[in-house]
Amino acid sequence: MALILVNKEVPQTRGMLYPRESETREVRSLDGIWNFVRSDQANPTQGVRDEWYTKDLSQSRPTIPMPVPASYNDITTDNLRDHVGTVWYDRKFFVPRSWSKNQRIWLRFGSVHYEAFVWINGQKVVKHEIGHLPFEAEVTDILNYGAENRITVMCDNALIQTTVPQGKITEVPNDNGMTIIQSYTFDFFNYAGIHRSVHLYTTPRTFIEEVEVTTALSENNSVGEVFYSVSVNGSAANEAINVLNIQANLYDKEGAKVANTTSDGKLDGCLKLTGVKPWWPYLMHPEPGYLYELEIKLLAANEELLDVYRLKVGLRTLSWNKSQFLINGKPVYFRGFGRHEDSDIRGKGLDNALMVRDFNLLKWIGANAYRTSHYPYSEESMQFADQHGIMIIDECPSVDTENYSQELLGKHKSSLEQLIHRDRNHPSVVMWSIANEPRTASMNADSYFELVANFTRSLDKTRPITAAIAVPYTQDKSGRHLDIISFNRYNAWYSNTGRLDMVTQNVIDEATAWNKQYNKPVIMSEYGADTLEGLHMTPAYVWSEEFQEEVFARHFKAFDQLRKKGWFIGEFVWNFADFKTAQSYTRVGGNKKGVFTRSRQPKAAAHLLRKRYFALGRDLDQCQFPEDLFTYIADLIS
Ligand code: BDP
Repeated sequence: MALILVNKEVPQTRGMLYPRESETREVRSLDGIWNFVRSDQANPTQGVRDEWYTKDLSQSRPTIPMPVPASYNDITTDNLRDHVGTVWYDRKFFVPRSWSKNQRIWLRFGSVHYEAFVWINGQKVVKHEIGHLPFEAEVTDILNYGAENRITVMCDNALIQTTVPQGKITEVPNDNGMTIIQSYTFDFFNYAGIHRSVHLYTTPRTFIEEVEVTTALSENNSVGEVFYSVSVNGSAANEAINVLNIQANLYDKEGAKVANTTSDGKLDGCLKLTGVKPWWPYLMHPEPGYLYELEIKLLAANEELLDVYRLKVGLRTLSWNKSQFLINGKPVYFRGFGRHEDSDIRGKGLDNALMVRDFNLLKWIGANAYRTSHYPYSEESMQFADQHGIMIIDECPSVDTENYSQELLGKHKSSLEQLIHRDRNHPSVVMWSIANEPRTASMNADSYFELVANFTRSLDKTRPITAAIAVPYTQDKSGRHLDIISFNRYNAWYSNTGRLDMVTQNVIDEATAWNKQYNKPVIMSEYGADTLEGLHMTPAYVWSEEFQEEVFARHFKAFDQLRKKGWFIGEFVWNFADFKTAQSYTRVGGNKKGVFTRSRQPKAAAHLLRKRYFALGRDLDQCQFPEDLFTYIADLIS
């Protein structure tokens, strides 16, 4: 039966600027070891009924230590890994006396998966649903100043048909009675917990609540404009907004001021500069990822400085048409990866060492892009991508979307609203991905994705929209709502397993069919083969390192023929690194399609891919080859 979907409003995110210190703001981390309790699976709301948040958790239940940020699943030696439902965290912290004076205090979570309920000193402060996205609340009136405070968090990992992503909870008999089981169709482990940093930060009473930045380039990219729009929160803002002024200053990398303006009672404006250094992707320019610093000062009518917030800004333009995607007027060919935030022990928890290692590997291999498959990645990694010139296809957490409903649509739209609000100022973000492998053959997918795509466009017209589609092009009902078609396909793996002679032509035919059907640029957003590092077999055989290399090489051949057609704009290997999944007989310790192992060491195919990515960089953008790209073999004289 056809579903009638209505385009209802979703809540609008406010504030949520990344916490940064300045002369008017202080930031304090609450990361560390917290106390942890798991609820009884059969009684997930007991802690709420018994008000565990009114005293230390240890007074209600025995606690265990739990690191924050981290997923809780792989920390202990018992079966916490497969726990379904609620868990509790708490810790104590001091708030200095000095914070009580004439300022406001905010509590901010980088992400808690999947749903979070937060109390401070026994008072409820915020509730948030959907993992991988930040949320915050003002706690000025709840804190004890110059004294100790307690923060309590209840986190629920349950996924049902109206969460994003979707899952199913069932009760099944086991050897001792009944047990609750979480299942899901997506192919990565449903890690949960306080995944990213927890911050307390201060703002003045009247403060800069939001900054939105867009940029333009003209005169052959030498003249730039930075448009900023600020929202102010606070009593002065409400009473007499026209007495506030914004002073905006732009500094280059060396710290020299290159532009400034003072708005006259307005909260938006434009900074103009000449001799611009545009933001370019890695290997497309000798100085990629060039960032300016934008300093926003909020001034009262008497010139008194109320608040200062600084953020990095990259000047670049994006444009797209029926066959190309261009950055600063130059056509882009994407060469990159689908990835996961995933590692041993900490699961999806933020880890700076891992993040820096991953960026070193991305640059080593010559990639210029990745997709944040299949959810928003950490804000810290988005800042890193800006700095290093890595282009991001920014994906919301909708994966394997099916059983369309009005409630699901609302949550899906909300996940995009929160994502775009969070990431709109990043020059690295060049495209929004509104879903991975949605079940778009169904009748209801057409109107559902029309609403999701139109909503996304209404929030940001400066970036194109894609989705990674896996249904056959003959059945798809979403492509006409997208700007760029991305498709995932596993030739010689899930289809025609082992048949290396059935890859190249199939890839060419399918990409061509997608292009013909929608007359839009096409990306192959996933291809690959599970590979056990150290397994060697010749002739190539599934799971061996030789097989992964061969699968890649057959795809490269197809991509090179497709590139000549003009509308094929990118290749993304699945996956950057091996990652954990739910248990299944098709997964040996997880998904092994990584080019790198889970501990971030290269498989043989990494070296092959590196040669290709740099060869493409040289062919298309005249980049330099690294000195160690080719191993010395012989000095051939004739
Ligand atoms: C694709 C999914 C991805 C999986 C991959 C695989 O988009 O999440 O991990 O297949 O099976 O369908 O390796």
